[in-house]
Amino acid sequence: QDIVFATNNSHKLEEIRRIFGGKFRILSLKEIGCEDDIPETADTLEGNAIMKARYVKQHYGYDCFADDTGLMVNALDGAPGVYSARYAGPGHDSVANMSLLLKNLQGITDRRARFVTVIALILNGVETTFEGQVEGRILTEPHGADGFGYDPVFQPDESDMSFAEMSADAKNAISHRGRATEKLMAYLQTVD
Ligand code: ITT
Repeated sequence: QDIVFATNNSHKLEEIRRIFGGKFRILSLKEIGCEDDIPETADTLEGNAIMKARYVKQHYGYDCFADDTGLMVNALDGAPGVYSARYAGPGHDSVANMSLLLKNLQGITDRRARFVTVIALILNGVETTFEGQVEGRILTEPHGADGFGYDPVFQPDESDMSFAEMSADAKNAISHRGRATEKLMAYLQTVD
């Protein structure tokens, strides 16, 4: 069975395809002819994930799932959170987002943070959400060249490396997205 992953982020697609197996084949938005800039204007991760999934279902007719992810930093009262993609402003890239984060945490000793992913699934007319989290800390400078987004500055509690220093499989085994995807896959095994 085909299921669409409603993301424009090629790194997310790669991570989730690596975890997925079995009877579902993951299609990208490109593969269904969608190059739209899908709106994500809700103020929660769950709201945005559902918004992206509903958009694809409504406009393209496919059963699908979408991922919305945020980095919540303790000392910044949970920022950048749901605004993680545009922390440094619209049109800014991950490097700018990371630089601003490091600047805002300069001299702050509480580096606690967590990544949260919410996946929203629309399948056979039913909407379901799945959440995954990982606790860790924000490093004082970027480490590693793999991964994407905030990976070079995030070190999960389970490791002494940043996500960007870990292999894709090692990141998936403990990450927010890996954990949410495991729940999604378990659910998919129960439906036919
Ligand atoms: P889609 O909405 O098309 O799925 P996006 O990149 O806009 O892709 P989000 O809205 O979920 O994704 O934005 C989350 C932000 O957090 C964005 O800046 C990402 O680069 C970053 N991010 C998401 N997952 C991450 C991960 O596993 N590691 C590091 N940074 C991540």
